[in-house]
Amino acid sequence: MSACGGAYSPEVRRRYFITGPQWAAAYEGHALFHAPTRKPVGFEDTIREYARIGIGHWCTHDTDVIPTGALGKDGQEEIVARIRKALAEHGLECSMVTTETFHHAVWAASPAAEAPEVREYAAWRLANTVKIGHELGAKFAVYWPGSLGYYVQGAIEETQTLAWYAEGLNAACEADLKLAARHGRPTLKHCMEAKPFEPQAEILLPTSDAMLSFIASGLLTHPEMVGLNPEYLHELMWGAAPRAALARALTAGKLWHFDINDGYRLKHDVDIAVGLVNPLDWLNVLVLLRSHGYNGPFNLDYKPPRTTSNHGVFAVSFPTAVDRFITLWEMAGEAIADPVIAEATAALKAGGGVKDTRDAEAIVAANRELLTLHELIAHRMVQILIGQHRGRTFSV
Ligand code: 3MF
Ligand code: MG
Ligand code: MG
Repeated sequence: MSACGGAYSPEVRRRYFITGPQWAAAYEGHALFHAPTRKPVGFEDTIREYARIGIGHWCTHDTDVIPTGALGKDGQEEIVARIRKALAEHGLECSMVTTETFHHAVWAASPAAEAPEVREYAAWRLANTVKIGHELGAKFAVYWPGSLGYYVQGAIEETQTLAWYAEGLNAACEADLKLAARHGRPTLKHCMEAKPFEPQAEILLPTSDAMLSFIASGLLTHPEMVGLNPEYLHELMWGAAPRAALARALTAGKLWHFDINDGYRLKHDVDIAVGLVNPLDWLNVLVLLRSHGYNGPFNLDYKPPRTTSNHGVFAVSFPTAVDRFITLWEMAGEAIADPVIAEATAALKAGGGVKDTRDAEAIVAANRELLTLHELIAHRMVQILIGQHRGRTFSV
């Protein structure tokens, strides 16, 4: 790590709204075809290590920290008190809480299953998470619906399932309004997270765009309380341009929270750390977010690879992920301030100055040379990414 250089200090890292999930640090390397390669990591260790690295915010699923059977019981209070103590001791804040609605057998038919007792249980679990959020000082709640979908066609009726899913979110928002008033705090920002496949074969809300239309569908009693938590790789997985998906969320005023990671198009959810696969696309994404004043969390929702040790998770994986993010964010600032890009963009926006706007041939002729600037801008972005604009020689 010290041979690599280029690391930021914990103090500098803490200036960014970077959040570290409990589940990311605690991921043991297991999957359908994989046995674990690492030992479990509890929240006290995660919080201490995030603090040491300079990750100033922590987030969690309810069941990352509280066993399912202890939820809503005395065990929950004790654990929440221990979390508060650990956060205070290390100067960390809890940014976000989320309900696990995908792992436990109770969610086999999704949190919006036909059986009313499942849906009542789901509504209680979501409200309980909101309660934990207020107790820990969180500002956001995230909802990845997980198994909201099906394996075999015709088994469920989609419009009914979506209406039932909305009832769960409505219950969470209602509970939040009461809890916020009781705690004298603002309500949480409720953020939906889409993923196009996994863990079901077919997903009812597969993209951030699908979720935007769900938020605006009339099924939600408090659509103003509900926004999005897009995940970079989840958009890439269905073949989207993540930056365009984020732009649509920004346009709708719903880009509130952002899961940052990396991976490959049209493949499964590999959750590689930010910038290791698509650094140029990441730079462009951050130019969009910086230029629009996005000030929500950047949540490190990735999985340290199975080949990384328990020690490596905190010694290499998290600090390098944070440092790549910060570098890309700073480069995005550089790209926004870059005089070449600014001049090229201004020239494109000025257009060719054709007076007769019904003359297609004249418009083409007047813009032909200008449009070459698209390629120049792309070159400039790559130059900034690889430091080429500052000059580089190796073997001349
Ligand atoms: C799954 C995910 C989830 C969500 C989390 C937030 C385990 O692919 O991305 O992480 O981000 O459930 O609620
Ligand atoms: Mg993912
Ligand atoms: Mg995620």
